[in-house]
Amino acid sequence: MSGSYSLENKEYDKNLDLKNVKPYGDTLNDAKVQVSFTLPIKDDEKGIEAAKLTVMNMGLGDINVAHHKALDKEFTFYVVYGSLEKGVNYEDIHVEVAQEDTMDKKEIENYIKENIKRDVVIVGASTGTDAHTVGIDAIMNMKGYAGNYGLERYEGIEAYNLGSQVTNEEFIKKAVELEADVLLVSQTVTQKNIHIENLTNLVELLEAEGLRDKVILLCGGPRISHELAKELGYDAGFGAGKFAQDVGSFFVTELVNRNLAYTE
Ligand code: B12
Repeated sequence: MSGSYSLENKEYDKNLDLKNVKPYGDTLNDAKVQVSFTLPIKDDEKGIEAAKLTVMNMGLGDINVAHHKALDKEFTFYVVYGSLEKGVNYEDIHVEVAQEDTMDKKEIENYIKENIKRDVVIVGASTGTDAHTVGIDAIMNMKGYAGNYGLERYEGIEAYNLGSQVTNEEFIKKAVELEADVLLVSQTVTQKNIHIENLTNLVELLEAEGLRDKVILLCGGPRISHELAKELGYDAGFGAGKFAQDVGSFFVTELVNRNLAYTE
C-alpha cells in the first residue's frame, strides 16, 4: 500500500547494554520519558516555553510538550515527552531487601506451629493524621487484597487492625495492652515529609518507653522502601506490590532469629 509506513522496515538499536540502561519508549534505547507537572503560571505560549525549559533543566533533550491545560487562571498542567541523555549502570546497583525468600500462607502457618508454638500477636494501623486505610487493610483484612489473604486469616496469628488516624500514643497503648509481638504501621500521605516525622516520632516514643527492642517494628506504604524504613529505625519496610505473605515471612523468621519468640 503506497504511503504506508512499516515499523518492521526500520532499523532499530536492539542491543541491551546493562551498564547503560535507558528508558524504553517505543523502541529499545530510545530513552523516551513522559513527565507531568503543574506550573503556577497561565496557559499560553510563554507557559509552554517555561514547561520546555523546566524539562530541559531535568536533563532531557528532544522535548515535546504534548499536553497543556489550564487548571485555573494561574495554574497550568503539562505533559511533556523528552529523551534522557544518560543511562544507568544496572549491573552496579545493590539494593537491600527485607526478605529474599517469601513463604506462602501455609508455610508461614507451619513455621509458627513448629518454631514459635503460640499465637503471634500483631497490631496494625494507619497512624498520625493519615486517613488511608486501604494499605493496612490489604495486609491485615481476612479477605485480603488482589488474591492474597490478609493476616487475620492466618492460623497462629492474632491480628488487630486499629484503622486510621491512630495517634502514636494510642497505638503504643494498645500494643502494650495486647502484648503485641509485631507492630505494623501504614503511611500513605508523604506531603511535606509528614510520614518521616510521624514514623520517627513513633520510634522515639517506643525508645522512651523501653519498648523498641521488645517488638518487631515494621512500616509500609506506597512510598516506603526497605532502605528508608531502616534509616528511620524500623526493622523493615514494605512498598507497593507487597502482601501479607511478604511481611509475614519477615516477622516470623525475625521473631525466631531475634529470640523474641518466647516458646513454652
Ligand atoms: C483511596 C484514596 C483515598 C481515600 C482513602 C479511603 C481509605 N479508606 O483508605 C480518601 C478519599 C479518604 C483519601 C483521602 C485523602 N487522600 Co488519598 N488517595 C486514595 C488513592 C486514590 C488510592 C489509595 C489506595 O487505596 N491504594 C491501594 C492500596 C492497597 O495501596 P497501598 O496503600 O500502596 O498499599 C499497598 C502497599 O503500599 C503496602 N502497604 C501499605 N501500608 C502498609 C503497611 C505495612 C505494615 C505493610 C507491610 C505494607 C503496607 O501493601 C499494600 C498492598 O500491596 C490514592 C491515589 C492512588 N491511586 O494511589 C490517593 C492518595 C494516596 N491520596 C492523596 C491525598 C493527598 C489525600 C488527601 C490528603 C487529600 C486531601 N487533601 O484531603 C486525603 C487524606 C487526608 C488524610 N488526613 O489522610 C495523595 C497522597 C500524596 C502524597 N504522596 O502525600 C494520593 C497519592 C493521590 C494523589 N496523587 O495526590 N484518599
